[in-house]
Amino acid sequence: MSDTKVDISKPLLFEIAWEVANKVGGIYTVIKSKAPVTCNEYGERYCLIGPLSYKTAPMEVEAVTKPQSEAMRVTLENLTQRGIKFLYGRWLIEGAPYVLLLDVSSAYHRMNEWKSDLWNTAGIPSPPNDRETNEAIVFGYLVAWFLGEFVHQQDHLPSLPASEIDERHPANTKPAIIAHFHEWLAGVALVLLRKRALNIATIFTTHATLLGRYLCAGDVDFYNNLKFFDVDAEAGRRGIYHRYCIERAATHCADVFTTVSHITAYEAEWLLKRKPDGVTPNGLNVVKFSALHEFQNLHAKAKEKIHEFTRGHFYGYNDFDLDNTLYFFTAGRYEFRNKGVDMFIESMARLNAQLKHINSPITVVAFIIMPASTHSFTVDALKGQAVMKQLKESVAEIQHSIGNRIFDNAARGKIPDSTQLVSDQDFVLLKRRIFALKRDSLPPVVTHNMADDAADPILTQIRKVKLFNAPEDRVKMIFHPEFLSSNNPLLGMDYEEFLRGCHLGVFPSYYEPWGYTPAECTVMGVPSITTNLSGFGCFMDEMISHPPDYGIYIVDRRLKSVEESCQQLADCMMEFCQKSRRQRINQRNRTERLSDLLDWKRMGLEYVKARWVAIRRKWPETVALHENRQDDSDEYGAAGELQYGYESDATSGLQRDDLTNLKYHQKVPRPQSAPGSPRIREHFADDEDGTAGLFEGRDGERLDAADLIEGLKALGVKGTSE
Ligand code: U2F
Ligand code: UDP
Ligand code: G6P
Repeated sequence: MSDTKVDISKPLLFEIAWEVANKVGGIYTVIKSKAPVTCNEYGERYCLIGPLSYKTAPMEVEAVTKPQSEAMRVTLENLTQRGIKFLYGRWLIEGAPYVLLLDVSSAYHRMNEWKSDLWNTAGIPSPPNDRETNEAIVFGYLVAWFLGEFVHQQDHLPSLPASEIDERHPANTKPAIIAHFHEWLAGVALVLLRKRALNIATIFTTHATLLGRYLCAGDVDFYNNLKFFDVDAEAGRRGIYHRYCIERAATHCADVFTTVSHITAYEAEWLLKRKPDGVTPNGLNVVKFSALHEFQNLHAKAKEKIHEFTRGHFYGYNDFDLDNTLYFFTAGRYEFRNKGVDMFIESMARLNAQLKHINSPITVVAFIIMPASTHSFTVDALKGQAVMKQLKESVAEIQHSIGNRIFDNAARGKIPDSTQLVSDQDFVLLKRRIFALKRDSLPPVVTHNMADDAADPILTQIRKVKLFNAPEDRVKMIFHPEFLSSNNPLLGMDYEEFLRGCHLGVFPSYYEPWGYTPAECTVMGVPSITTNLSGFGCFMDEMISHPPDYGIYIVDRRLKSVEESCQQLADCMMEFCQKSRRQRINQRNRTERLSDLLDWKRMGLEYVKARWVAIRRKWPETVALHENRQDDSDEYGAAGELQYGYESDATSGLQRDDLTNLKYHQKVPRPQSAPGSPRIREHFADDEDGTAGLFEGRDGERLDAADLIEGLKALGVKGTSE
């Protein structure tokens, strides 16, 4: 197909990833949450491609019999005839995009043939026993096969119906095809498309680099040595040279290469040896409540459920006030150093010491939610919930019988004798239940029997800093080595609900290309702590003029020593512990306000740009032709060609190839209301903005009513009431 025959006004988009309808890690969240905006833009012209997992696919995808286009129908028929199995249908998520899940096992018999072809055509080796790579290779060949066949079918199908043929869509044009690949596991096909010179514009997005992940998990000063690593040798030393080859080849074969953050872009430049063309940050599908207080109510409800768990877990040691208890947590894949769990535990120990030192009434319960290998829940943890449940039931029973007695008396016109209300039987029952609450050991720091308790890095570190949930400790630790679910007998809540009930998410990552967990906190109005080594942390720092005002704390792990970073994290948490309830509520409102920043409606524009640049690079002449036409004719003016969601050059992005220069220009200003600790403005005289006599925050900001009361209280002004 020659360059000029491509119709770029209505391109087809294929998005290929190992995690399409297949939850493994964060990429699943990226693709799933992005689907609504992409479907909105591409409609029936969008299709996702992933591997078929017979275990999960039926819950995720509904098969369809009528394919989205004729080319698709013929292509799928041909694949079936050649013995390839697949599931084609609609992904059961918002937007309901088409998905094609290819059954890798149905082509496994061709693996060796394809592996030798990969070596012969691209020089990429593949050892026999790496199952993940073997699957990636077979998947890659299947995807390339499918796309090749699709292009062929499209070329040979009759062109447009006569009524749609015009100057812009000549008789022989076919829609342009864009294929967007995520991560090395989907990278093999990209290399093959390039080798086979298929007429498809390609994009490759990395969500991390293989070497980065491996190097950081070890004991390496990663960021200071980034420029000096001997990449081939390092990959070889870690047994991932072949994977690295796939990743690097895909990076270099793509028309456009992007990463999820600037920090990963920098890393990719040195480790993959190509400067990314742009950054495509991760967004979320933000659901806004019509009234702000709704999400605050949800917090209170979810917190009550966590309270219930806490009562059970700490039975026999329930000597702290739940009204003065704050829930902090960290969560994600179990990567001890990369996710900063080492720093999390060390800083908790410091926070414990600081809270004890000032005799604080606050207790912090710190959760670590990270899946590890276990043999189910511990008896002790289950017992705690059971005894608390029994106590609750017994109290309800007693309450019921007391009610009956009161009613009985009252019905007979008598005021009941208060000493007779609780019967001896009730007393015995209550005593028995209270007796069951006694225990000899401290509440456990882990909820499960670990497969390797003695060597587990998290437990080892907790033991090292001696955070054993002793009564005098103001910080209590709970390691829950399994992702949360509402079917869990201990903490019966989904992750989202748990997150809402918490007060602060703490994610002091050392290696974090993006980091969905703090982003998820933000859209739910939960303040969080991240680092300037995480993509999300850097993004927020760039976007907001003073992030802590909005409940976004960013610990410096780039320029500070480990010791200093730990202290900064502990101080940050200490500052948070000193906030009043009012201030926490206020801060949650501000955090929630930031969710628009992370919405795909906004973030998705970076994907739009990436696709546009891919088209420009693949079919420059066609694009030039189109741009000329746009100048000539109204029909091709802004509205006609707003395929990409931009107003011609207003965003300046369309004219430039180098996406890295495209930054958001405006920062989110400091909030109108107050920063955390207000003080009374000393001079009432200057009244530039007509607010003389009102209070101001530290930097002269206006305070809202809640802040005024807090300010007065802080100053010890008597009779201050809410
Ligand atoms: C990033 O997280 P991911 O969800 O992509 O992380 P994983 O899927 O667990 O693994 C990342 C890569 O590392 C490989 C794995 C993936 O290609 O095959 N790998 C491996 O080779 N061996 C292992 O034992 C474990 C993993 C990123 F880290 C987050 O910050 C982002 O938020 C997320 C979404 O962009 O992508
Ligand atoms: N998560 C979950 N259940 C849990 C804890 C975490 O489903 O109990 C999800 C969380 O919502 C997030 C993902 O795990 O989407 C972790 O993504 P992140 O980008 O933080 O890290 P990654 O694992 O991708 O490196
Ligand atoms: C929400 C609820 C309030 C509750 C508060 C507790 O804002 O709407 O009714 O008092 O949460 O906040 P805290 O930070 O103490 O959990």
